[in-house]
Formats: sequence, structure tokens, C-alpha cells
Amino acid sequence: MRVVSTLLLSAASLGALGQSNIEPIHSVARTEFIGDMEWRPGQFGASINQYYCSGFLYGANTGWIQLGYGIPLDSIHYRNNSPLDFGVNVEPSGALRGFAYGANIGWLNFEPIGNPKVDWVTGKITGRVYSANTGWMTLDSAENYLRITSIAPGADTDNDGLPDAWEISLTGNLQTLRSDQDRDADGATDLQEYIAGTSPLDPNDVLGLLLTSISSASRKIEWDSKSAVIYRLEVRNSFDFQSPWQDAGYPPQVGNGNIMSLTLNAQSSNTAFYRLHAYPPLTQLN
Ligand SMILES: [Ca+2]
Ligand SMILES: [Ca+2]
Ligand SMILES: [Ca+2]
Repeated sequence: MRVVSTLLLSAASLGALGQSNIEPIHSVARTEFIGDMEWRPGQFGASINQYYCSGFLYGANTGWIQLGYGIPLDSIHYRNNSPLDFGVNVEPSGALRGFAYGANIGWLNFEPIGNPKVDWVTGKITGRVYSANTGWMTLDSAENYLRITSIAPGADTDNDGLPDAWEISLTGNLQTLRSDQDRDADGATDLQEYIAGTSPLDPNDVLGLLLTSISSASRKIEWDSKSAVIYRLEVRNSFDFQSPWQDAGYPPQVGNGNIMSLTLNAQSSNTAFYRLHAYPPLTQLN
């Protein structure tokens, strides 16, 4: 009965967070002593965004386990110092740290020894989680692993298209940034800067082509990449600003945090215009 009431209590706040982003065919973790643990037991399954986790795991022998209370009280990270502010946080590296709770088994500790972690490039979740009552839960093994196929959006209580955690971590409020505004006047909207992983408060941090070297043999373009952001080169063959941007036909590139480059083939039109389009980590293009 206590388990059911916990589920109902948190369903309202979870509604704002969207559905589980655990891939249905990679949703089961193994445990030492208590059988399989399902990370997507329906629409209120685990949801992992760039800052924190929410949602529920389920095991036939354990009942429901809550990954977080729903939305951290400071909108960014759970403090894990009260029953109303507990949960598993997500560090920029993808490390999962904090506490999950099951009424039947108590706390599960996401800590450095087991090092549970999301890989922002592949979406795979690796490592182990410890519970004093039930032992280790293994998130990946040779034949089995957990995976997310997108980054959950997280809470957006002011409905402006920007995750509250991102807004508040940068400005301390929900008013300064807006999706259709270009706060730092660098040509990219605040929403475009969120997607590209650039700062909406720094005009020197913006997605752009850094340098184009042109010779008769090749043209090379370079840009300052952000980790795990996906970049696709687009082309427009006309001065006409109404003409659409199209995929330039090069494989999407996954950012590595350093300067990246693409060498265009020599047949490229002399009058082509290029731009980079950024997509959030794990976006499936094609
Ligand atoms: Ca928002
Ligand atoms: Ca801007
Ligand atoms: Ca900027």
C-alpha cells in the first residue's frame, strides 16, 4: 500500500517530465540476489536528462524503486538531504550519483565505486549500483545493457522550450533566457545555443565555421565542437535567402570538445554557401 501511494504522489510531477527515454529493447538490469530490474516498466519508467533522473524501476521481487522525487527543489540537482529532495543526479561527464529509494528495499546508492554512468555518444548506461539490503545491480554485461536513445527534456515549468535546469544554472531565474531571443546578440537564439551547447551569455561562444581554406584541390572547414553535440553540414546553392538549406551529403559528426574539420570534395559548386546545423546528443539523423 505504501508503494502504491508513493507512485501516485509523484505521478503529477512526472507528467511534466515526459515519458521514459530508456530504449525498450535495452531496459533490463541484472541483480545479484533479487532478479531482474526493469527500467522502463511503462510510461513512468526511468527518465534521464542532463541534470537529474526521475521515474521508476520495477522488480518482481522488490516492487517499485523511485529514481528521484520528480523535480529537484532547486530545479538543478537533488540535494539528497530530505525525503522531498532525493534522487539520482547526472553530472556533465554522464556519471549518475545520488540515491534511489524502494519502500521494500530502502536506499540504492549510485556512487563512485560502482560508477554508474551514461555515455552521451552511444547512450549506453554502464556500471553498478549498490544496496546494503540487496547487493549490486549490474547495469551492463556482455549480453545485456541499458541504453537511452535521447536526452529527456527535463522540467520546463515556464513553457519556453528551455529546460529550467539550464536556465537556472546559468542565470538563477526563468526570465532572463527565452527560446526566441538572442540574449548575447551573437546571431544565435537562446534555444539554438542550448542545442549547440554554447553559452547564451557569451557572444564569443557561438556555433560557426571558424575557417575555410580554399585551394583548387580541396576546401576545408573547421569549427569549435562541443562534446557529444551532433553536427551536420548543410548547403545552399543560391544567393536567394528563400532557397532551402539542404543536407550537404557528408556524414554527421559527433563533437569531441575540440576543433573539428571536414574536407569538402573538389567538385563543390563555387557559389555554394555552407552552414553547420547542431543537434542534441544522441539525435538519430538519416
Ligand atoms: Ca524553461
Ligand atoms: Ca545568442
Ligand atoms: Ca553565445
